[in-house]
Amino acid sequence: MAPAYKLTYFPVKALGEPLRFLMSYGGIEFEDYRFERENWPNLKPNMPFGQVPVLEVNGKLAHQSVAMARYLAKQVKLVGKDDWEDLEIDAIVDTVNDLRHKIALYHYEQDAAIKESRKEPLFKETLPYYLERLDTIAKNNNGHLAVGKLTWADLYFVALLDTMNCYAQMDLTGNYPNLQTVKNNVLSVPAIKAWIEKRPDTEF
Ligand code: GSH
Repeated sequence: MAPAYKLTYFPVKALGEPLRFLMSYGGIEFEDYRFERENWPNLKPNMPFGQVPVLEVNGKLAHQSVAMARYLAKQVKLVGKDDWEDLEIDAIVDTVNDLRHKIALYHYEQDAAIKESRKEPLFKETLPYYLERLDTIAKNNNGHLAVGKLTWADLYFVALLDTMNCYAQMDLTGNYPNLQTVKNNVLSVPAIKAWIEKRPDTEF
């Protein structure tokens, strides 16, 4: 029987990977449908808002990667113990996403002059600003990004790291020991380890 969960996404990690991490963590069997880029124009009209990732759960379509990640986090019990803890977790996830956006803005810029002008502010100001703060949070939370224990905020950050590193062409956690601890904590979860061993090898 086909699994009840099907993830449709480009053949990359990016916004699909936090969802794959969460399902793997919780032992949720899923079809990891990675379509070829040339098929996207055919698929796009069938997606709720013309974008992916899209998660099909028992025949129902869900969209918006953070909303889907939050849903899965509830399913696999990686949420907070009350609304305040959930707020703390959500704020980290949104912050990681803000960081991803800022790096992507640089990475995807086609105009070489504009890209060059974005380089110094990104690498000298934005990245240290975000990473120092996240590192301090990780230090104060025992190697986690929120509420002092493993939550979907940790999985979200680590799942997006490869993509952010690839966009920035550097190891974002390189100078940040507490963020490295967050990474190690997530990557040492047996189910995540098993997922990483079996997932397709992609650049980002
Ligand atoms: N806010 C959406 C989410 O988080 O799911 C953004 C989704 C998004 O930007 N998807 C991109 C996409 O579908 C791929 S990462 N691009 C193709 C298109 O827009 O035609």
